[in-house]
Amino acid sequence: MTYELTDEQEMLKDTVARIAKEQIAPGADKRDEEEAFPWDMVEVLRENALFGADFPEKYGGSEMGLMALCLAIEEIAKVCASTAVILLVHELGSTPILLAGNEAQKDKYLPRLATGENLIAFGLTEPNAGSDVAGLRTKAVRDGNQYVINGTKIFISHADVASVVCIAARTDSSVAPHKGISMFIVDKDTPGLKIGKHERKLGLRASSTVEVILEDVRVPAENLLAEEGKGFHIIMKTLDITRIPVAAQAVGIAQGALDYAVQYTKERMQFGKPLFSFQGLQWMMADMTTQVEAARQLTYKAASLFQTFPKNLDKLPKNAIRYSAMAKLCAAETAMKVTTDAVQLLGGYGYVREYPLERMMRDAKITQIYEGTSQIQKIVISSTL
Ligand code: COS
Repeated sequence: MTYELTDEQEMLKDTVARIAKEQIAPGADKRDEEEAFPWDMVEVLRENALFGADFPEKYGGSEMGLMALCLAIEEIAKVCASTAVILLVHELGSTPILLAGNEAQKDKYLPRLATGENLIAFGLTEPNAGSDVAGLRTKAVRDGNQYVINGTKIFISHADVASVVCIAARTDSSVAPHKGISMFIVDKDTPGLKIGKHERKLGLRASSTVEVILEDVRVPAENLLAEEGKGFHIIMKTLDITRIPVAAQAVGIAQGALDYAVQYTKERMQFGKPLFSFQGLQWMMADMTTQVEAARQLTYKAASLFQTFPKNLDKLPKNAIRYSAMAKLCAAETAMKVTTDAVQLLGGYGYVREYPLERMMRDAKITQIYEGTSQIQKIVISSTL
């Protein structure tokens, strides 16, 4: 058993770290201020073939696997969580097709997703269904060779800039709630699909989060993923996989904040010596670095369990589900704690916008919420015990 990254993974990590430093870090504060979707960052990710890291070669990806994607996300999140989320959302939107799509659906959609030419979003959350997936109310009714979809989705990342949205809708109300849900691939330009409210957020301000309104949206029946009633399982398995890149993002945010705070405390003089020389602060940073490394190891372990797992709807091993939720829980809690402590280490400078730490602290918060809150992760973990 080897317990290290492969040479290929190390090389990818180094390459993305250089790209992050040279091309992504410089505008991070400005993008956060402007709150506009960063197409220039999409271009950087396209040019460096990062969208296709976890896509099969057959569809134009580089097939390096979930671990490679996580490594890229971690490096990017160290400097700009809003750019890292572009890769996260892409994985979230694409995974239902990778898991449950038939050959025709994969041939049609995956190649342009693998290159990043098209972006994709994941339409699950509704006003009354966030943590409670089975409670969703959007309806899809079969009409000949089409489905007619009606409903409202909220908090959907990047639906306004995506070309395709995977939409979860109820196709059968007569069975148990989780058995009546189906998933559809919906082209964004389908008549009746409108983008509503744009959310103004605490963090991740350079990513867009919008409402999606579906009014008599007619989708060809061939865009149904798998079969009717399989939606809940597609969603659960998608999230089992995609919670790991969220964990990687959280690890990256935490490491970025810690690196900044360490550097700062070595330069900032108080009482005639660098802040770093005070043992009380050294112990804080020792705790922070230990917590970040623990979260990283759990994240890599979770990614490694899914690395070789074929992307299909077969049952996932229970320990993989547990590790995915544990990684997300641990990394998100760590990111919030470590960024808060990093702000503390900078004192007043941590609190002002001239320095990046308040942004990192704001960005960390969402990792405890999206793709399942920390409380939901505990439900998932305990269900496997
Ligand atoms: N992975 C795979 N299968 C799972 C699963 C998981 N993580 N969690 C539940 N399932 C399966 C169960 O095994 C069960 O299967 P069977 O029908 O074969 O018996 C089925 O799904 C229903 O499970 P359960 O009764 O536990 O479903 P609940 O409605 O109680 O919901 C939770 C379970 C809370 C875990 C689920 O709704 C969830 O993950 N919610 C969070 C969703 C989320 O992350 N939202 C954020 C927005 S998405 S960006």
